[in-house]
Amino acid sequence: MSAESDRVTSLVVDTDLFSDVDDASALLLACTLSNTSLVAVNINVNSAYSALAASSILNYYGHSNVPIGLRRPYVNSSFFDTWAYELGEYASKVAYHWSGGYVPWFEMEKTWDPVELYRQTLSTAGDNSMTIASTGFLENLSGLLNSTADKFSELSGYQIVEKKVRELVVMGGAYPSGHEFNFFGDNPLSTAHVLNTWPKSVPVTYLGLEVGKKVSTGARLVEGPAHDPVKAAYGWYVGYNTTRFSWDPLTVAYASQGLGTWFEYGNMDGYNFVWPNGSNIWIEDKNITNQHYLKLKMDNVTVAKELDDLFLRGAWVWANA
Ligand SMILES: *[C@@H]1O[C@H](CO)[C@@H](O)[C@H](O)[C@H]1NC(C)=O
Ligand SMILES: *[C@@H]1O[C@H](CO)[C@@H](O)[C@H](O)[C@H]1NC(C)=O
Ligand SMILES: *[C@@H]1O[C@H](CO)[C@@H](O)[C@H](O)[C@H]1NC(C)=O
Ligand SMILES: *[C@@H]1O[C@H](CO)[C@@H](O)[C@H](O)[C@H]1NC(C)=O
Ligand SMILES: *[C@@H]1O[C@H](CO)[C@@H](O)[C@H](O)[C@H]1NC(C)=O
Ligand SMILES: *[C@@H]1O[C@H](CO)[C@@H](O)[C@H](O)[C@H]1NC(C)=O
Ligand SMILES: *[C@@H]1O[C@H](CO)[C@@H](O)[C@H](O)[C@H]1NC(C)=O
Ligand SMILES: CC(=O)N[C@H]1CO[C@H](CO)[C@@H](O)[C@@H]1O
Repeated sequence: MSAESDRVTSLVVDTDLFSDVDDASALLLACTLSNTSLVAVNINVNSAYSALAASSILNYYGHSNVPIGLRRPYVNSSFFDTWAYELGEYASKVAYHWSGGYVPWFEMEKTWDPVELYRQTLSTAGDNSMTIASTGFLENLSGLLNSTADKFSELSGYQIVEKKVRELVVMGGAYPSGHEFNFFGDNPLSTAHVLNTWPKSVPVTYLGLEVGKKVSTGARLVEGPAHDPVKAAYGWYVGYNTTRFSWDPLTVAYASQGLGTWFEYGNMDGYNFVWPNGSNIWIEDKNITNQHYLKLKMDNVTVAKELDDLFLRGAWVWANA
C-alpha cells in the first residue's frame, strides 16, 4: 500500500497485548512502517506481562525510549484460552526472553498511568497531529475524555482531544452492526461512553470484526529472522507456521498509511452507536461526516500477502541492524 501523503504519522497505540497475538504484529508495524513515528503505547488490560511484553517488542525494534502506560491496578495474570482450548500464552514468554527497553523486567514503576500518558503525550504534540490506534478495550480512552486540568495541561480531556487528535482509529464492533469482543468484553459502558460522546470535529475510523477475519497472516514469519519476538509470539499462540486473523495489524496499517490500495470506506455519512451491552449499529445521518468504517477494496489474498511482506520487511530490518 502507499502512503497518501508525505507526512509522518505520529502514532499512539492503545493495545490489549494479552489474549490475541495480532497485537504483537500490530506493534511490529507501529515500530517499522515507513513514515510512522510511534510516540507512546498504552496497555488497556491490567497484566504486568502485557506492559513488559510491549517493552520487549518495542526495544527489539529500536524503540526503547517510547513510554508505556499500563492500566491500573495491574496484576501478574496470564492468558489461558477458555474459548478454543488450543491457543497458547505468549506475553510472559516474550516479556522474559526479550526483556528490556522502557520497562525492564518487573520494574513496573516505570509504567505510566494511561490517562497521564495520554495527557502528557497530547499536551506536548502539535495541534491536530496525533493519530490514536485503539486495538483493544476503551477504558483508558474513557478515562482520557473524563480527565480534567492537571500538571500537563489546563484543558479537559474533550478539549485536548479536539485540539490535538488528528484521527482515532478503532478496531472494534462489526459493520454496519454487530456484537464484537473489544466493545463488550471488558466494560461496554466505557465503549459506549467513548464512542457515543467522541467530539464531532475529530475523525473516527472503525475496522470491524468482519474485515480482520478476512485476512489471515503471520504464518510466513517462519521465514523471518531466527530470534524475532513476534515470530516467537505467533509460534506460542497459534503454532509454528500457522496464520491468525489480522484485526490489529490492519488497524495500525490504516492508522499509519491511510486508505492506500487496501481499503475503502463502507459508508458516506452517519455514525456508530454503541448500546450499553456493547453491541453497535451504524445510524444513517447526512449531517455527520466525521465517522467511517473500513472495507477491503482489494482481494483478501493480496492484502494478506502484502501484510505478511510488511511483517517480514520490518523483522529483517532489525535482524540485520
Ligand atoms: C515516506 O516514505 C517514503 C517511502 O519510504 C519515502 O520515499 C518518503 O520520503 C517518506 N516521506 C517522509 C515525509 O518521510
Ligand atoms: C509478580 O511477579 C513478580 C516477578 O516474579 C514479583 O516480583 C511480584 O511480587 C509479583 N506480584 C504479585 C502481586 O504477585
Ligand atoms: C467517564 O464518565 C462516564 C460518564 O460519566 C462514565 O460512564 C465512565 O465510566 C467514566 N470512565 C471512567 C474510565 O471512569
Ligand atoms: C480469503 O477469503 C477466503 C474466503 O473468505 C478465505 O477462505 C481465505 O482463508 C482468505 N485468505 C486469506 C489469506 O486470508
Ligand atoms: C509452512 O507451511 C507450508 C504449507 O502450509 C509449507 O509449504 C512450508 O514448507 C512450511 N514452512 C516451514 C518453514 O515449515
Ligand atoms: C444489545 O442491546 C440492543 C438494544 O437493546 C439489542 O438490540 C441487542 O440485541 C443487544 N445485543 C445483544 C448481544 O444482546
Ligand atoms: C441536519 O442539519 C439540518 C440543518 O442544520 C437540520 O435542519 C436537520 O434537521 C439535520 N438533520 C438531522 C437528521 O439531524
Ligand atoms: C481502569 C484504568 O486503569 N484506567 C485508567 C484509565 O482511566 C481511569 C479513569 O481516569 C484511570 O483511573 C486509570 O488509570
